[in-house]
Amino acid sequence: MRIAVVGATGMVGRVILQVLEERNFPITEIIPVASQKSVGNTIEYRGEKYTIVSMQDAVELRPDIALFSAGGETSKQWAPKFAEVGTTVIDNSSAWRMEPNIPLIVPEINADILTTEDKIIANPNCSTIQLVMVLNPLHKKYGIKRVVVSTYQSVTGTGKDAVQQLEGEVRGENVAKVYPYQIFKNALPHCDVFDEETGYTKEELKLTREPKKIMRVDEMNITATAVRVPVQGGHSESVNIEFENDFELADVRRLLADQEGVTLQDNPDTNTYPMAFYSEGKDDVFVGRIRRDLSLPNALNCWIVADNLRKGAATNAVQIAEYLVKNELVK
Ligand code: 11C
Repeated sequence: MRIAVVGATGMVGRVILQVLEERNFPITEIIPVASQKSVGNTIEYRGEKYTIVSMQDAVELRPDIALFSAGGETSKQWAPKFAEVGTTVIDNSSAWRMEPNIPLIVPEINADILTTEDKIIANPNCSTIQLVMVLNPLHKKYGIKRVVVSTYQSVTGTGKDAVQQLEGEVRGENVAKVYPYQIFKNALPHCDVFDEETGYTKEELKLTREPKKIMRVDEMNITATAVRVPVQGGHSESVNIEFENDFELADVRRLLADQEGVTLQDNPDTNTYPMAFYSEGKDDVFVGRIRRDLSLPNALNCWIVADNLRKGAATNAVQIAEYLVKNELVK
């Protein structure tokens, strides 16, 4: 496979290159693509240097797959151009996710809908991916009525400048602010921009809309509050789930432990529960603190953590690419 990585110098782009290498993705040529200011620079892949090319040059090279992580505007403009020359685009931005004819894929859940006709495939939002990895097996068994999710999101979700803001503030420096406020020693109930009509942030709206599309359910109600915290390892989520049917906690734990891509960490006796710090660099979604909601029948609370740059972005995108290759869905 000839693979273009669009946004190769960004936080997610770098992790994509790492994940491709770690998973031994069958690559004959890597084509790193970045903005004009990086063109001509090199990146390293498997110990070899590759020159960064422009978007137009990359289209002309007609890669088999282009893994995009360069923001919504770039994706809107360039993904169709790659698709036109026969490249399959796997896009990390929010540009295409809710388009009815664009598949929004978490491989463990709905890769079966992919066909050779899909030339633009959307990768869901990071906080959505870790949520649906837990919701989906539970929904299949017990039927989910309603989900209330509150997130505690890593600054890596915003990008390099946000990491620099936090690290600068920790050192007591007067740094450029990406967020409207200091993030060190703080928690901002504000991820992405506010939607004027609803008062929710775009991150919160993604969390309420994307799971239904991925899980192919209309009737599930989801409400969300997304909070940015001074953390770098991954996103955490406090999740309350109300089911149609009753459950045994032991069965819920077994179901999640058996789910591919999910690791159960749930033992209060040994202080075992998922934590962002320890999820960093790992591909799985971690779930724990599973307990009955004592205020509501057929409901539970849990705590879900994942490295937002891995399963929340790069790993999920590479897994989609692996599925395409394995099922001969790319040219
Ligand atoms: C965050 N979830 O942590 C965002 C980052 O729609 O892909 C990814 C935004 C997106 O702020």
